[in-house]
Amino acid sequence: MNTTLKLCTTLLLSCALMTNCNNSGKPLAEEEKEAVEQPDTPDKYTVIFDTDANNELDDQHAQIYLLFNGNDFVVKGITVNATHSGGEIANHYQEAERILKLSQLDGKVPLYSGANGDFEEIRNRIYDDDFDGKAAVDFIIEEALNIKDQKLVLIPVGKLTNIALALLKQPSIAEKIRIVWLGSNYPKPGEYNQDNDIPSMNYVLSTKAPFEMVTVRYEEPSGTAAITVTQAQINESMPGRGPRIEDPITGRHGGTYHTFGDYSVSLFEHIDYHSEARERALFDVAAVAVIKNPAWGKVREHPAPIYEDSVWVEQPENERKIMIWENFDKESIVQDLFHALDNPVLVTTK
Ligand SMILES: [Ca+2]
Repeated sequence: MNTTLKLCTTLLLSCALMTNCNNSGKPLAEEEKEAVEQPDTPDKYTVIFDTDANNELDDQHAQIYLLFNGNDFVVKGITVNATHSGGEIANHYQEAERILKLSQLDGKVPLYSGANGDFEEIRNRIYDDDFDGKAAVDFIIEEALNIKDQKLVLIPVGKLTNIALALLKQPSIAEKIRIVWLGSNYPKPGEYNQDNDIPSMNYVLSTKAPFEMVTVRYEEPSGTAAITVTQAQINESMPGRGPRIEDPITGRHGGTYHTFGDYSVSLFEHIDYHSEARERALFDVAAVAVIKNPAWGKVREHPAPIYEDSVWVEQPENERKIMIWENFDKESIVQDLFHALDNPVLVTTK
């Protein structure tokens, strides 16, 4: 469909530029404008996934979902960031590496260590020979500068530190990237990813880089917090699911696992539940899903607000716009995750 859309765009443009080719009867200038406004939908989205992999259990499901959607994504690499519940950066790196092994892409899709600390701690050191998060930050910059014919889609699903540092160090990447961030309870305050590094989020909001917030909204039906699965559902459907690897991984809670499905059961076994239903949200999966199929959420444009003194402050006159995602199609997203595990198409880096 993407190819068809592109072709139509090209044809319309060519048509509009020729005389005697105005089938609609509209002035040529108007027809040309319509053609130019067709959305930018490449055949495959070229992405970097930036994850605090060791935090809960949704990052791992989002990572495997991305890596098994090779018809829709080219994955240049995975970068990690450290949020406080998941320990130091090495723990996040190791967890992302486990998922790479389970997807049979270890050593094929590069993995880079990102910021352990936060934006304000690191920002004055970004031109040093070495600094906290350098490997990830420089990788993001390099890939953004190299991309041609489409935007590099950054999918941060933890704090925004690596992305903000990359934009600070090389501001020209703003026009080369599209950021789809899983975070915030907007318009309400709070939220884990956001609160792990608020200045990094405000910095991204202050730039011109296209920025989309895939909202979390704890305990509300309109956010990704509503995309839940129960432990019973996982125990019933996940065992043995996904390709079987020869050399098993050792899980973060111990035990050895040959398939992602078996590891998923372990992750759900070792997580805290806050309700009798024993359910957890797959938040981060949604950030990948709405890029693949925008119909699985509702998106709207909004003048960029700023977050000050623990509240969102609206700036209705702000010319800088952001996109806000909400009201997700939970059933389709969860179904597509299972579909990817059963029908994996491994991503490539080119
Ligand atoms: Ca996360």
